[in-house]
Amino acid sequence: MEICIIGLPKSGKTTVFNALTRGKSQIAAYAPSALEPNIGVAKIKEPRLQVLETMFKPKKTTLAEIRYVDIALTARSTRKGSNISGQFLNYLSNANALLHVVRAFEDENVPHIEDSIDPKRDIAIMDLELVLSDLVIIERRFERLETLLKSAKPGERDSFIKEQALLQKIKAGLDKEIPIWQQGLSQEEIRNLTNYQCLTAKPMLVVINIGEKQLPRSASIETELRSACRYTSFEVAALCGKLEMELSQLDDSEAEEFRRELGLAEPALDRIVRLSHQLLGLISFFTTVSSELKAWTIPRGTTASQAAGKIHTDIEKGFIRAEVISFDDLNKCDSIAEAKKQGLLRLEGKNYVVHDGDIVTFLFNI
Ligand SMILES: Nc1nc2c(ncn2[C@@H]2O[C@H](COP(=O)(O)OP(=O)(O)OP(=O)(O)O)[C@@H](O)[C@H]2O)c(=O)[nH]1
Ligand SMILES: [Mg+2]
Repeated sequence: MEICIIGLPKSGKTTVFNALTRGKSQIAAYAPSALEPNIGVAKIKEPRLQVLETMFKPKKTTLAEIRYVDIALTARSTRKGSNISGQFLNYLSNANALLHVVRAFEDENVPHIEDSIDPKRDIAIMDLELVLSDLVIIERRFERLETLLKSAKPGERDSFIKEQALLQKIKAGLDKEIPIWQQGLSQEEIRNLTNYQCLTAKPMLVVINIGEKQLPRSASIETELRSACRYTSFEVAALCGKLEMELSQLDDSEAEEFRRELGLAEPALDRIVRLSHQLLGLISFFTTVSSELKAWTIPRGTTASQAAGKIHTDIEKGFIRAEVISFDDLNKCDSIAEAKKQGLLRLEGKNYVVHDGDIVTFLFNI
């Protein structure tokens, strides 16, 4: 699962990327960024893992990860056509979700392509870019369909005509700048669209990159901008990219001390990573095997045998049963032994749908 970071030039994309992935990629106030993307992973900090650690006392705890790709779009040159093309479009199309970094920080040493700070305007510019990019994709397919229809065999015509109707409907929405995911399409229509990899069909998280001085107002900034992008994004979260990047380079205890001094609650990054996780429609389950406590992420709706396959194909093949307890039940009992006594440990078959927070032990035969 991959999230692509987008935003106007110099909005702080690489800064946020570094903060999320504890990376050290080049950031710059003036120089244009390299064309090569930065790719890295962020660990998903799970508060529930801490509880499980005190219970199981594992020798090792392994967190689940999310991949982030940071690309640098060049400054938009015209409003007529999409600026997102070629290699960039490839990265964006392949991503499962988008993270849009919007500049709210003031800094006269960092020029803004529009010469002023206006997050609402910037959100609208980027949203329009995504819409334009989708219109290009759809128009191209439209033209192709017209040619195909001319030489179509009778058996093929119906599906081409159906596709044309769907594209027409989507295009009408996009012309009004309504992103695809907001167009109220049916599940079937959405499925028929997956091959196009349209950008406005992807879930999006807007991250407002605020300055240190704005930190006390971060909640109200979030609320204000949430209403501004009600139609285009799933969630809006504010963070101070520069500060978070600096803190991410420290070790955990040092960073925590700084946070306490600055009066910051939960690390903003942990929240962004958690929101990314939700955005992707993922849930977590946990295993404890040979003294290793491990978090896994799976799409909602994954069955026990599919979840086993995530660990090892042999476990999926030789799946017998899964021993399952929900996090809440275990947390109430304080230990597996007590949970067993209370009959809260369940034996489930391969079609059991794994729930968020389940602690699972797979029984298998190889
Ligand atoms: N004051 C302040 N400066 C920031 C903040 N976030 C980023 N910057 C600065 O803004 C400049 C651009 O940051 P980058 O992270 O390189 O921005 P970018 O969006 O990746 O830029 P491109 O890839 O070139 O489009 C750098 O000089 C950063 O130090 C912030 O929260 N506050
Ligand atoms: Mg960059």
